[in-house]
Amino acid sequence: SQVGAESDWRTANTESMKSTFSEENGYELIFDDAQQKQENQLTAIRNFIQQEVDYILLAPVTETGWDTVLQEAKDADIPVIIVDRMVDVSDDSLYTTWIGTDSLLEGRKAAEWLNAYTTAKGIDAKDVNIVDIQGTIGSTAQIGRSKGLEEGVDNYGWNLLAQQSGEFTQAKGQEVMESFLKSYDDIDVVICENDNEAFGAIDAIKAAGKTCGPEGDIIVVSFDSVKAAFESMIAGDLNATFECNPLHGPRVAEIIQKLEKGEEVEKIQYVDEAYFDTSMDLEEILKTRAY
Ligand code: GYE
Repeated sequence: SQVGAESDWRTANTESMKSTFSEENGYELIFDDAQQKQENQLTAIRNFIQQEVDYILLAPVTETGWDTVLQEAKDADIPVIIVDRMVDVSDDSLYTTWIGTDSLLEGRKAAEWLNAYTTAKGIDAKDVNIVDIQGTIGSTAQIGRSKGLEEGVDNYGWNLLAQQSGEFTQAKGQEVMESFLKSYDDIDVVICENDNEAFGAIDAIKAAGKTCGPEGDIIVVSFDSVKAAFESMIAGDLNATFECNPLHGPRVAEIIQKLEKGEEVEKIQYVDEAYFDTSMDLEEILKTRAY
């Protein structure tokens, strides 16, 4: 059961799962789009249990509220593989393994990048005014990315003016940035907890008659590194994006193949990630991007 198609990232993640678990690859996939609602995911999981599936893959919209339904899957002897975001459960035997990205590390990398960038420009940390367009509140990606930024604020002494959820969507990201721009006339940095929020924030900045990017008034930093983020950096709007790899399909298939053979699998499996900014040869890198 997937979160829904709220972002380019999510679309790529879903495509990776669907193309991996295809009939020609020997799988029968029952796909559920929960449209970012936990209650839809709970219903889907119960349906999967009723259909006596062999494995349940869950991309949990937020971290809490999974113990009961995962216990039902365990009682039905159906292994559950958690993909992308994490579940916060009392007993980690309620899921077989988790494959995803280290959102806290992503947030910390972004804070380090911002410190290096502002220092190189000779901007004193106490003059750096930041707004944070958060992801879906309670999701692992939001929790980690917000925490990484907040640690940077504590470490470097930046001013964190405001934080508000843009729900990982472009429309909400634009709306939140519009309200931030009405409240503050001295924003130096906007941290967007995914690329789609950044695309919305950039539209809001331009509509307010301001500029952004390497030559602009406001530094824009985001997460995911989808192709459109490369295009935005090349256009001079986005400063940097921190990669969050969505292509989990093959990794999950590898895990299932091991489980089918009765082999042990690691409980936690992070995927490797980079970052990209306008100091790099982005036209060249874009040619290599798979999502
Ligand atoms: O960053 C965002 C998607 O959970 C890491 O969810 C994922 C996040 C990703 O909506 O674009």
